Amino acid sequence: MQDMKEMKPLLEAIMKSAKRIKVAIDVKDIGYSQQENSSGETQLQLDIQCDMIIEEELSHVPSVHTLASEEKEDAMAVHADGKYLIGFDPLDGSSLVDVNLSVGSIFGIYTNDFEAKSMLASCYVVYGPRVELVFAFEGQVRLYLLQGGEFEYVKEIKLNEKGKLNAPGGTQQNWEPYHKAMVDGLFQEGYRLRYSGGMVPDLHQILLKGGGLFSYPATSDKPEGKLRQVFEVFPFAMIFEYAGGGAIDGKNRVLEQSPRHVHDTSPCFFGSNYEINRVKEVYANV
Ligand code: P6P
Repeated sequence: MQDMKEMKPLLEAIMKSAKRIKVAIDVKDIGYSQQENSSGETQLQLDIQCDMIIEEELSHVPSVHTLASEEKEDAMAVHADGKYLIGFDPLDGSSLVDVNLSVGSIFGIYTNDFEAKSMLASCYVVYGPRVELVFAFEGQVRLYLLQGGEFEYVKEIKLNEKGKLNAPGGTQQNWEPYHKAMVDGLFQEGYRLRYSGGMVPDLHQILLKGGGLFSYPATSDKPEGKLRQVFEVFPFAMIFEYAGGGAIDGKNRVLEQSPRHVHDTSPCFFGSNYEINRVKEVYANV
């Protein structure tokens, strides 16, 4: 349990960041800045502000050695004798704020390096009608709800063996035919379409509604997928595996990957076991 005591200051700093980010989101000016992130996307003022909030709060934690943000090209050294490297996406799906859809912050907590096998814990916050936080550590996925200014523990999250929701990402005209046939096949089995374009709320819904499949495959325009391994894919992969489901790149567990660069992406499928096995069957011979 020593590690949980060590995790506590980190979790508290993430919770404090989340409360400040919620306030920042409720602002009028959500215009674009003159800056671009490492993926060449023009940053919203809000992206920069949320990145600063998290950097400020996590820098105060003595156990933080390095911070790597999706919004910044290079990682930042913090405390030389710190133990943890934090990879984070400060406000994923931020372009959805101006149409009042849910967005989120995602965190991976690593030791030694940003390889999937070095990730010790992961966390996300979803900013919607309510603010909720999910923390995965030591095989458990714990849900918290922001109430009266504090995050209260709600329950442990577990996935059913088979779900009902289908969240197909990526531009359909750029899907491989076998991927399109798989997605359509699930709809023909009665799965319901649940896709907002925000990774955090889309995956949160599958986790809390018992399961299903979220897919962001390799496409003709994005052959390595779109979602970032260190900041997005690995954190959610730990959460889905600990919740009793799976997370693969089509064939293998994404938690076996070693990114060449901190901003690398990967095709990714997150879901209940039934749906993950369906993906493996379809992708086995491609
Ligand atoms: P598409 C948001 O920009 C994001 O990075 C994820 O939050 C989301 O899952 C994905 O992109 C949506 O991408 O190509 O389906 O619009």
